[in-house]
Amino acid sequence: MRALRLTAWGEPATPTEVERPVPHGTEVLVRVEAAGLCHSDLHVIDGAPGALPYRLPFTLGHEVAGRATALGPDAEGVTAGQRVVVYGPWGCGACDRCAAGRDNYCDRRDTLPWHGVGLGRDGGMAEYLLVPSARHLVPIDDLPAVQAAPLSDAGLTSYHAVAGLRDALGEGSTAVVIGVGGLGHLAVQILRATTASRILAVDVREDALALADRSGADFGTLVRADTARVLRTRSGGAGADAVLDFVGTDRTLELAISILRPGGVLAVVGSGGGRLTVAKPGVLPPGFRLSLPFWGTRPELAEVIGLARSGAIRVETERFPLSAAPEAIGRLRRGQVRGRAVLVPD
Ligand code: FEH
Ligand code: ZN
Ligand code: ZN
Repeated sequence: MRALRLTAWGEPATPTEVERPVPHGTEVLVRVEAAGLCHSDLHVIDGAPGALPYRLPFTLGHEVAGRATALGPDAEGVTAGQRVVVYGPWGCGACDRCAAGRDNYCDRRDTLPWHGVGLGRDGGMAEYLLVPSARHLVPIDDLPAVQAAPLSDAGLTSYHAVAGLRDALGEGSTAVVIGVGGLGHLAVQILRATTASRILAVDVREDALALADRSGADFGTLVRADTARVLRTRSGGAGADAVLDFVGTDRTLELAISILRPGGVLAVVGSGGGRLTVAKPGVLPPGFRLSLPFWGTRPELAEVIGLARSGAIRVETERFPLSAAPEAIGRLRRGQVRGRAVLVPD
């Protein structure tokens, strides 16, 4: 079968012929229908030797949906023929966190030579994917695979970030989303579908504000000198109850702090390398809370799939045949992909 393999650090991922895997024990073979391309894939491909704990070679692809086609003799919880999305952050499988479907916070994460499917383990940019256990699968029924695949990372990460702020987002509250890209536009939709908050969006691109508007934001603004004042006014005067920062640079963190009201909560999702200084007294609002969410849990992925099946959330996608993966990667690098790039085996 064809697979997009990472064979050497610093070299492009290459389409390669490999053996189709055969499931043993609890393993499940999934025929891939769609695999999303994420910015993290670029960081993995560009990784300096030793920067990531992964062993080479492996197949890329951590946003995967398809059909379970063959089961190992001990596989439980899935039937052959069932359509599924893959829960991507694979942990050790033995700790309390993994047992609860919270592999994203596996207690042994720092000791594993992988972060999940397609991240140090063979992933879904291939015709077939071998999944170690059905505990990594969530049924999608008739949801299109090009929707389901990106929901397993872009959707789940946004959902998990919002879930961590939910107690701050009751009636009359204000949420601010900074950065309305692949994750941010889903965060706006998830806030709209699952909270009563007023939703304000900020970006540096006009087309991102149009996407925020289509996604259900109440108001969107470009970053300007008076953005903090504008957002504060739009919140009703007091400031934001919660800010979700999908960029995470010094500039966006500073904006977030300047618009949070006392007792407000900040979720930093973007890995933009910005820094916040904690000092008391200092500039952080009294009662300030900070969250650094990573990916999401398996039960949350089932909730995300439920929202998509009900029509409450929808990912903007651009399809590429798997054979055009190098072109899709180039387009993503140049910022030329609209929404999420999704590879479909051809
Ligand atoms: C995966 C592994 C490491 C960093 C970031 C990621 C994300 O793409 C998953 O949300
Ligand atoms: Zn990702
Ligand atoms: Zn674990």
